[in-house]
Amino acid sequence: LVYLGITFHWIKLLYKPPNVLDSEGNFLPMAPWSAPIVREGSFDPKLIDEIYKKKNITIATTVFALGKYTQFLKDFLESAEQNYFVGFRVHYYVFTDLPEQVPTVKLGGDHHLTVLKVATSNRWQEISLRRMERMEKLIENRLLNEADYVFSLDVDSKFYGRWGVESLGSLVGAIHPWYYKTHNEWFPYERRPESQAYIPYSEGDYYYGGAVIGGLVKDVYQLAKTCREQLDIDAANSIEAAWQEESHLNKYFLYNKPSKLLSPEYLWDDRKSKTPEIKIIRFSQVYKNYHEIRPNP
Ligand code: UD2
Repeated sequence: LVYLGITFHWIKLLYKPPNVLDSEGNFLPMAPWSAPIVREGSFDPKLIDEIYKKKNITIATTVFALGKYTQFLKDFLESAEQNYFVGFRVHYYVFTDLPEQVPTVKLGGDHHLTVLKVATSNRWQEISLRRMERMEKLIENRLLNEADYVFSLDVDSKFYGRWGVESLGSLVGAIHPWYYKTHNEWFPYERRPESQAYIPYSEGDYYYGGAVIGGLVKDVYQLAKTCREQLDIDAANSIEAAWQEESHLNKYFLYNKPSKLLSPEYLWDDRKSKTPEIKIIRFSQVYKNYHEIRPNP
């Protein structure tokens, strides 16, 4: 059933919300729009590396480390160098207000790092919110010429296993580790119609984590630009979505479906014990004491 009750330019479709797991508790191979859900066993690492080696691609990776979050950079970068697109061209763009605190990490062949200085913020929400705007500008000014794909990753995280070319697609989202068994009515989407991130209880596919956004540079540009515009409208109306840019990302992905989904292997949380359906943890949020590290908790 398609109906044209539209808010802004989104067209709504009503359908049964997808499951993440099958009846035996294994990850389903695809989203109902035929987008693969990447997980252990869904690709042959050697084969897929060979295929992508011929393409001579560059993967830009943006990381934000403002204030006390610079302490996460060392582990993030060192573990990335062991696991993240090993053997492929990677360019990290580290946004920070404290460039002198960016650690020197030995980078593998054809891995590069650029530090970009930004102004200090004293609200953590502001830092998180401005990531979309900063990504939009970086893509406009540099990445359209410098890279093929881009990922934006949370810095308070660590790689524990391979993250490679199997994750590439035109628009890529990661299923949040805390909500893949939750019915969409209980997702922590923004539920106030006054916000541009609003999603009614009757809608929603998956709950995507804001810690991982990826895709072709031009597709991520559209995402970042749209979310930034929606964030600006909310700001003008003095409303902040429940989970800041993560709420706007979920709205975007609902109406612009990702072409590839990453299973929670690619976005785990160190506080969460491994579950049987997770065969390998590849990237995980590290434990942090919010009160100690956020500028204004
Ligand atoms: C959740 C999301 C995160 C983001 C946030 C928005 C997941 C697993 N986590 O994480 O992606 O959507 O909610 O509210 O999806 N940062 C700094 N300095 C600061 C504060 C934040 O650099 O003082 C940057 C840093 O890159 C960090 C990111 O902003 O990784 C997200 O902030 P967070 O990790 O505090 O948010 P969190 O863990 O609640």
